[in-house]
Amino acid sequence: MMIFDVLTLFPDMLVSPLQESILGRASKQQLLQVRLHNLRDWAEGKHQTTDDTPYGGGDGMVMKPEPVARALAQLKSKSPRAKVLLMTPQGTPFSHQHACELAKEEGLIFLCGRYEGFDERIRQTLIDAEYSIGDFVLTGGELPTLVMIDAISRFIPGVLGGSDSAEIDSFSDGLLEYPQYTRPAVFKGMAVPEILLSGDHGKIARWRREQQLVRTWQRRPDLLQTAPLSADDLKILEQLQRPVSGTEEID
Ligand code: 4FV
Repeated sequence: MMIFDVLTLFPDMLVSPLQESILGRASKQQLLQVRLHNLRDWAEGKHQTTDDTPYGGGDGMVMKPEPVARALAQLKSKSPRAKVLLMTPQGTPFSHQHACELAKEEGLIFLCGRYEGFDERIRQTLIDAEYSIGDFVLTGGELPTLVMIDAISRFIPGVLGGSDSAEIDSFSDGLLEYPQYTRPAVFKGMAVPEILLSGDHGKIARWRREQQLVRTWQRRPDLLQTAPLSADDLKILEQLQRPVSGTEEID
């Protein structure tokens, strides 16, 4: 069972998202467990101080190293092989691939920052990896932690139930997803593409692959640099690049 330990000053922020829907069911089915820990429990003094002013001056507060070091020592004593992860805008951009890899770990310990972040000596000595969920600044590491726990949990066998598996969704083949449709066949005058009603699964699969390529080419051409593409895919992409004279379909 995958164990997620979360070290945070605001454990209550994470409670309900982890109790609902797929993650909630997976916890009940003992496919994963999330243990929330309040960093303040390892802080000293009557005020249990966890932050202090930055050396060299400047705004904001920095999280003190000692409470974090004590907390991680205790958590690692229970999960010696767990990886310690820090969420920070300076981290490696978190991706589908990372989620897939991290799901193979026995345990993960998430360190949630607040204020201006942690004393640098924490990063240098106690962190196995740093991840960013995007080039923007949040008020804390709790939401990035929830994002990562959600993405990673989808790779844990049984979490997504039945046929639905993380291996067949966006980015699993390096491309964006194809458009999805469901009843009604016509909505506000917009009809579902005929081919999807044809029952010809070969044609449908080809159409869906074309849609993935078109959508990726239009929205995330950077992904085409790394996605494994077949000769067929390349032919389709080459047609996309060719300036269209009339309204010809992709043949
Ligand atoms: C963040 C991000 C992020 C920075 C200071 C928490 C905040 C505070 N984490 N991806 N973007 N963290 O903005 O992961 O400690």
